Amino acid sequence: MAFETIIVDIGDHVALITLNRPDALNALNAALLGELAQAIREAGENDKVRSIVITGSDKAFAAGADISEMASKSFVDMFTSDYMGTQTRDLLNCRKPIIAAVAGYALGGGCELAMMCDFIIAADTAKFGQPEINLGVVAGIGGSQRLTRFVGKSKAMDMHLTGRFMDADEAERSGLVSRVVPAKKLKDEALACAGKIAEKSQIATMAVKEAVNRSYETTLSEGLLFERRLFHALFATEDQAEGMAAFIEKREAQFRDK
Ligand code: CO8
Repeated sequence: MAFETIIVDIGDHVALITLNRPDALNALNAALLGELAQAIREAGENDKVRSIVITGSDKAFAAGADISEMASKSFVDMFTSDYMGTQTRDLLNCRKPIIAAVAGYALGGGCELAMMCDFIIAADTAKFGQPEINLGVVAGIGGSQRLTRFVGKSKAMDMHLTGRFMDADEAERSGLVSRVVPAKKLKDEALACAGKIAEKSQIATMAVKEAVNRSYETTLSEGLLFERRLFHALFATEDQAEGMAAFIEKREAQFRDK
């Protein structure tokens, strides 16, 4: 199906999803989030796709939820439609690794969308922020919870209460992004990184996602047990035997997702 607010390119094992509402700095409206959710679902079901990159334009990953769309809504509209609830759940349910490649503004829902991905690669032009306070509201798709886990309470409070932006250097220093690259190289670096991940055993990459994400939801001892059992379970796979044999034989592993 042709999308109107995103562009999807399925390359060699990597799906590149580009947010495409340039006139509104990729503001997230219901149409865009609906299409994004559908594209993620389709990428999840497509055997050819092994990892996903979500990106925006040079100027904006996404400047937040669409303020024009939200401005006239009532509590009843938001609550009964569970505004943005279904779409964000689809993104979080994806079991394949998702990288956010962020240049320019990632504000409000844009910052939250980036944080919903598995990790963020930032261009040196990236600016992150949760400026909802300036609109008389708070973050709505995870900003208060995820930013706090990424950067700690003090910085998260600062960002949410003042609405100030964080540049790429500060974001890397604070643990919000995994790496910063020159803006011109952002797409290539993100695709190369997604390509590297695509070479791994998909069983193992899915297990990594489950293990790391579990650390947000449980105690340390339960998380350690969960991780150890996953580690044990992977010894039932051919990919474990292949990966270890390849190391010993000093050759590249040929994973078959079995
Ligand atoms: N929504 C709608 N339109 C937007 C948005 C947005 N979030 N951001 C920018 N635009 C539009 C502008 O209105 C403008 O349109 P037009 O040309 O028709 O006037 C166009 O994009 C370009 O924007 P600017 O002229 O403002 O560009 P500047 O370079 O001067 O400024 C900024 C760039 C600083 C990014 C500025 O546009 C800005 O402050 N944008 C708003 C940022 C913001 O407040 N984001 C938070 C929104 S609220 C939110 O995200 C809540 C998330 C939770 C929702 C989930 C619900 C459950």
